[in-house]
Amino acid sequence: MEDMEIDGTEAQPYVLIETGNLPITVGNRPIYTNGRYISKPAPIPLKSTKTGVVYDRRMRYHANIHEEEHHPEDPSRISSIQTTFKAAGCLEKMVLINAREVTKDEVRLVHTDEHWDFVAKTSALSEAQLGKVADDYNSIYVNKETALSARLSCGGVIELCKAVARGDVTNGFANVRPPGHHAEINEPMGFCFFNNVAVAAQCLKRDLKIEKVFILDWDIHHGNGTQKAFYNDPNVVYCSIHRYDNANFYPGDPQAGHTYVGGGQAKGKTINIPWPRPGMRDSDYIYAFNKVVMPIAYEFDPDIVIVSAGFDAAEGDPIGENHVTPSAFGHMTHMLKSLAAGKLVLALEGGYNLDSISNSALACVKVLLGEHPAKLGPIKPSQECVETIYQVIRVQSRYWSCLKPVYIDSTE
Ligand code: Q9C
Ligand code: ZN
Repeated sequence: MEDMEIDGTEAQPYVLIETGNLPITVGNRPIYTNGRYISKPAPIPLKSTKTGVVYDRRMRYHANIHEEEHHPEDPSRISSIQTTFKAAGCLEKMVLINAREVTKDEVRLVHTDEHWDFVAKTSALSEAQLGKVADDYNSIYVNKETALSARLSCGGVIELCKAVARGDVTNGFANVRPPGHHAEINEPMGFCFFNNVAVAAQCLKRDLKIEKVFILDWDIHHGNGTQKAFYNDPNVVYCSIHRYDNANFYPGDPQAGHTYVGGGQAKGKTINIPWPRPGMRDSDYIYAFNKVVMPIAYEFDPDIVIVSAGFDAAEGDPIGENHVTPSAFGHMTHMLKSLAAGKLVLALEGGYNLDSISNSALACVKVLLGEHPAKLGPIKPSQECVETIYQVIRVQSRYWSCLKPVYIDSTE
């Protein structure tokens, strides 16, 4: 399918929508009063909710030129998702929020000047130099368009977060790439260049006086970059559910373990839920939500919720090897909608099976648009899940009264 058919422009030139001046659908029902119709449109009693979507075809330009073999972080990831939104009739119900390039000033809220310069300069490198750059870092590829795509991806998440924070839209889905949560302060990593979600959260605090942000990361991988960006920040919760395998799963750092809880005044504001093996299922994720994620989120009482919404924990993902169904993604989205007066942003991270990510993202977007999530079976968490949650509660109950009473040995 052509980009123009799925990016909301309907074969028209790419028109950018001003978020401050969004079209509002108003009822135009004539009212019968005192024997005649009055033509004035009736005011709508309920505030209408709107769902934003970010998509820009230019984020497909970042592509792997170094290797013959197919790379999982492929440009078609976002077009496949967008095509699925369109085919399901969801795209026309959403408001297109234009992506724009993140500025150096914004990126510097998370990254170093050197990192900005490094990414910017890649657009002027030769193919050989690009290959060398990729080899110098952990799990990335680079082409001449990478810098543009990375700036759009980050700027797109910022624009959606701001539109939600201001109330222009209630919630939304940022269909963006390259992903962001592995990007470190001073280096790209794990297919990521700029930490889209972290930069967006900092922009909300700086520009819109948002005080408290809850970041939930359900990508199969731990978001090492996001954890570090907010490790000592008491006003940002970073909560990640990820495959850990005793620090043998990417990024393979013990900092993804449950004992890393945040530092300084921010103890308890980092929450790691590390699965000890592949093969985790809907019940395990819903159990984690019921026992840890939602109780803490309610107690924290955020002003906005941002999800690092990778779909590599989905059934069928070649890297994650978990079995989360679209229905469970819908339920998690539904639960998160109950926070922060519904202000919820989902930003794509990983996810490498095109069908799995498209169906999962669609289930989330349907819930954002107001549909009910599909029925789940009974919640039967695995033994490994229950043990993991027990360990998380043991360390986190020191900081969250909702998790009490949990017995803590006084010698600990
Ligand atoms: N042994 C995201 O899902 N795998 N990134 C490298 C090296 C890298 C995944 C394996 C996986 C990165 C956003
Ligand atoms: Zn991932």
